[in-house]
Formats: sequence, structure tokens, C-alpha cells
Amino acid sequence: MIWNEKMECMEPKEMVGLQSERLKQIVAYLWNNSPLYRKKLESSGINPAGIKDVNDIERLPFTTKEDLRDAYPFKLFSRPLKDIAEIHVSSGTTGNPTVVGYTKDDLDLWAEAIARALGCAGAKPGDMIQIAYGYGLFTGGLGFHYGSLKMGLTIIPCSSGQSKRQIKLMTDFKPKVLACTPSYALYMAEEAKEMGIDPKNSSWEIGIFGAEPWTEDMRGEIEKEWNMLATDVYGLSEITGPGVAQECTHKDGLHIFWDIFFPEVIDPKTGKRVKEGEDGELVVTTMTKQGIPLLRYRTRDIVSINYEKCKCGRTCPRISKIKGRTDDMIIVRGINVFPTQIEHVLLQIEGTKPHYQLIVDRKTREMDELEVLVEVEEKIFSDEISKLKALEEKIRNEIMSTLGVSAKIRLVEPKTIERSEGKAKRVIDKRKI
Ligand code: DLL
Repeated sequence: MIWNEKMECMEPKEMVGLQSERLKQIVAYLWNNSPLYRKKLESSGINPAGIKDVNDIERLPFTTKEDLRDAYPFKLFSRPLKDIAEIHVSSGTTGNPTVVGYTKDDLDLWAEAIARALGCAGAKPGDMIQIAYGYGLFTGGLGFHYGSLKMGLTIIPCSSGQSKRQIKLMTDFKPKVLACTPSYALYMAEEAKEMGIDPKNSSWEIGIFGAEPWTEDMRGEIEKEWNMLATDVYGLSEITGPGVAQECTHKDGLHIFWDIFFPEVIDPKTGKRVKEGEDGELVVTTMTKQGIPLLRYRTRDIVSINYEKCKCGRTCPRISKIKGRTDDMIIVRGINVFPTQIEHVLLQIEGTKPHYQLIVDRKTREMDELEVLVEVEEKIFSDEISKLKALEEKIRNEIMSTLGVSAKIRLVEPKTIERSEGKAKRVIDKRKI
């Protein structure tokens, strides 16, 4: 079903008119409500009165994750805290997380985006959905929750984990839709088999998978294992969470809802737009958000864009699957990890040196493993084994409590990790994704 036919299928010419109006409004709104944006706009020589149509967006300054970091926690909020209904966070590049705030209207807008995404994937009011994205500060669980409520689905709010219980509930309640990370969907197939349940007979017909990169091969495997349609959903907390873009049942690119999330694909080096179909960095402007609207947010995700009308009838453009990142962020079991965050943790711990390397692997096909190699001071190696073990444990616990990701720690002697004259190679990703 098409949840919002008017917006999802609007003729592009008419859409330009709507986007132009919305751009004028959002720039004026930020000018009046966000001292930080006002300064940014002023220093780029922009005055809201100078914005005539959506093409003027290219004159606006970019916003980056560093802007959010510098504004920690609430300085980029455009409404007083009393008007913020909910706060979520995602990984920052160092010690502090990236904080986003939603007004009640923003939550409704988010629900609208997810309802459109659910419609793209083939869900309809009255269907039952099992939400196995994490609930909490992560946007996955609650985002799908609000969108499913809006569409009128019956929700099983499982959150992630407790896989055997998930499978039992699926078997007994027979939900039609599953929302979780693609790696978790594959993991649950293994668990089902261990329980003596053939995943092919599952009640799930539609999967809405995202929050981490995954390939067409992985899609093939999930579809074969579970005998379901596996669709891709994209989003990021800074923009709203999941629901920024979603594949329809043709699985030929993810529809980006451009009346609310205006997309540009740029060359990350020059900042200029690339041609349709060429790879570049996705930049998104939130056209109607109030709590923390962002102009030209550099997502660091690499995509191409296709403006052709889709076979499903939607006219909103489609972005490709995410092809990589322009920075060194990695996603381990659905958790975003910046090497600099690990560095930040290590620097707080006595005896470690700021020479480290992250090795990510997926030995069993669905479970990411993170190993952190850490150089320690010479004298530590002459200590008893128990002290070395205690240090490993301490690093592991600190990483777990600050980043929420479990890691294997390997202490190594000074000068073990290869030095570079240029950019240090912090990440070795052995996964085939
Ligand atoms: O991952 C929001 C989300 C939740 C999306 C549930 C989809 C489903 P963050 O934690 O802020 O938000 O991480 C955002 O994750 O910039 C991408 O690099 C990556 N990402 C998200 N969806 C996909 C996807 C959520 N479908 C970052 N394919 C983004 C590849 C994805 N990467």
C-alpha cells in the first residue's frame, strides 16, 4: 500500500514548489530560533529573504557530526527543552554521544515516515509486526513502534535479544512483519534451527532490515532461510532515525521521502553535486522538523540517486543501498563505533598507549567480532599475568560501558602496531559485507 499517496507520488514539478516553500520556512525558522544556525548562516552571507526556491539549498552551509559534537548536549536544539518530548542519542566521534531532540510534532513526523516505510515494504493496517530493533536510546525500536501505531498494526515490542523467546512468540502469535538488523535476522535463523524449528515455515512474510550495511548476497540468504521478502530501511538518528528511506517491494533502490528529507548527493571533496547515478555522499536537509532541524547534514554515507519514477508508482527518488562511508565509522552488531571513541577510552586508562587497532571479523556468518589491539607500556609486560589480565578486563569493561559494544582485548608490546607516516590504519575489516 502507499501510505501517503499525495506526497509519495506527487509530480516532481509540484514537489519542487512544496520543497521551495518548506526550505524558505525552515531557513527562516532556524534564523529566528537557533543562535548557532543564525551565526552559521550569517557567516555564509545568507539571509532568509534571499532564499527563493529549493535550488538555493546549494548556497547553504553544510552541517556535520562535529557541529553536533560541539553543540553537546542541547545547543543545537531550536526549541526550549520544555517543548522537547523525547531525546535520543547515537555514537559521537569521541567521548560524548550525538544528542537529538524531538518535539511532539517531530515524533508524529517520524511516525509518518515509518508508516510510509511500512507501506513501501508491503505492510498494511491490521498486520502484526514483531519489532526486534533495540528499544531505548537507539532510534530503531521506538521509531518502528511509533510508525506501526500510526499505521494501525498490532505490535509485539520485543526489542533485540532473547532470540529463543522471539522465535517462540513468532511461532505462537504469527506476526507477518519482522523489523530488526539483517545480521540479527540471520542469527535468529540459526537459533530457530537449534530449537528444531524450520525457519522456512515462519509466519514472517516481510522483513524490514537496516541500521547496518548488508549486501544482496545477505538478502538472498535471509530470503531463502526465512522464506520472506527482505527489504532495506535506512536512517540515522541525526535526521530522525529509521524511515529516511525504504525499499518498496520491487527492491530497486530505497525511496527517500523528499518532502520531509531533502536529499543531495555530493562529491565529498568538492562539496558539489554529482550527476544522477554517480556515487557520492548523501546530504540531507530536514524540511519540517522543529526540535533539531538540520541543514545539509553530511551523513558520510555513500550512495547514488535515481530520480526516475518507480514501477510502484512512487515519484520520490531512490537511493542505492549504502555503498560505504567517507569516514572510518564501523558498525559492529548494529552498534556504530568510531575508532576515536576507543582512543578516548584508552587514553583514560593508565599504562596504555594511543597506538591501537580494531580488527572486525565475522567468523560465524552472522556474528561480528571486534578485537582491539592495544599497545601497553614496556613495564606492564614484566608484570604478573594476573595484572595483565586485570588490565585487559578493565579496558573491556570501559569499552562496554561507554560504547555498549563487547570487544576482545589483546595487549601488545610497544611498537608492535604498524606505524604510518600518513593516516594511521586503525581498522582492519575482514568481513565480506
Ligand atoms: O541506525 C537508525 C536505524 C535504525 C536505521 C533501524 C534503520 C533501522 P544510527 O544509529 O544513528 O541510526 O546510525 C546511522 O547507520 O549513517 C549508516 O551508516 C548506518 N545505516 C543505517 N541504516 C543502514 C542501512 C540508525 N540500511 C548509520 N544500510 C547511518 C547501511 C545503514 N547502513
